[in-house]
Amino acid sequence: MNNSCEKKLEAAGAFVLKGQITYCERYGSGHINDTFLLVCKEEGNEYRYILQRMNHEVFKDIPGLVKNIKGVTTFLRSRIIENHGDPDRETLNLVPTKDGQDYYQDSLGNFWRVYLFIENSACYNLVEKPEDFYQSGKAFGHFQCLLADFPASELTETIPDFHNTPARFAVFQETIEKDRLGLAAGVKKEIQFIREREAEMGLAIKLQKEGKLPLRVSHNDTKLNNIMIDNQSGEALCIIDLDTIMPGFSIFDYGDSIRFGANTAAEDEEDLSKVSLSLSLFDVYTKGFLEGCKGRLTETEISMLPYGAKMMTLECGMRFLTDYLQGDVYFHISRKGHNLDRCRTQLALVADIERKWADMEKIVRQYQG
Ligand code: ADP
Ligand code: GN1
Ligand code: MG
Repeated sequence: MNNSCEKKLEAAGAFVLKGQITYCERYGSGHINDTFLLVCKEEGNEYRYILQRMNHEVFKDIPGLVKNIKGVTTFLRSRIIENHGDPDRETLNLVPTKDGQDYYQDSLGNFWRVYLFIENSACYNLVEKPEDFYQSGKAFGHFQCLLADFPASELTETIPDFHNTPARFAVFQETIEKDRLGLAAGVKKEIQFIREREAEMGLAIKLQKEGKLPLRVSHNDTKLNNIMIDNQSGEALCIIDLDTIMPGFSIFDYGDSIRFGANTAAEDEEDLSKVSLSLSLFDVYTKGFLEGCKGRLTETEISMLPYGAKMMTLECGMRFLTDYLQGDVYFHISRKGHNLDRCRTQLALVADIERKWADMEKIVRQYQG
């Protein structure tokens, strides 16, 4: 554990928790924040929470980020109550500090938050049942639809240019030119693969500037392990990891889910022969997402869904490679070369997406109605 987490107990103690803290250990497999499961006990009852050190290297404006989350979760909470749902499980709930704030800054300057733990649910790193993936498509589509009424002007842009692929490409090029760690010569094939696709990277932003592709309040990080599935019903229960909610493209929310969930291999699989785009998973997710969006997407958005999937996969591969070349300063890693392995799975998936392009378009057309 890096020492920025040494204050986890000081941090936990700053929040209004039920009972005494009895357990506080690393949890989950997110790449950005430091996440802990916090267990408290009182009179034989157990209360669980998620404690997180927010990554302030990645998110430069933590007060703005927490304000976004507070605004969005308060908005979702009232919609859930109107629909007679369970507001403690169907949205994230920030737990306040003892002085009524939504986050705590420790004596080393790290920022912490606590959420209610979403009980009796799980999130997955690989699709186990196609039905789960269909459900998550429906939930992410519905989430977009709900957020359509959220005032976008109230949102802070937590990471500027987050899915601006040409801007990401510029950073990638600069990193290769500097090649501070002398690693570029070992990844020529990967660099070339990405460079050959530069011309495709600017399409979404170009269409947006021409008024042909709408900016929407979107999640921007829609991978399968950012959605909790209810253990009993098997339905998507709650969308988590709201750090990147800001104006973005619906096709990228859709595309990032495909990138992660319709891959037949894990994001960090070393055996590339296992990587491919499952057309049947692509099909169920597309069906779920379009149902969840309830007719709100424009014709252009729908026809660009395959492009969204390809671009999110290419961009993510490029981001992993950039981080590998920069010395793994952004994504958490747990082995040497982890980011390079991740880059390679993404590029192998892009190649398979290109092979299956006509089939993907056919599936999307079938749901276009
Ligand atoms: P990161 O930005 O690092 O991905 P996340 O907010 O996605 O951080 O949290 C990491 C993991 O912690 C999730 O994938 C999930 O397993 C778990 N998690 C996060 N929030 C909750 C919650 N409220 N209840 C239960 N599990 C949670
Ligand atoms: C990060 O936070 P997490 O692990 O859900 C990253 C995403 C990448 C993803 C790749 C804020 O997501 O953009 O697509 O890793 N989040 C941020 O797995 O950069
Ligand atoms: Mg996450």
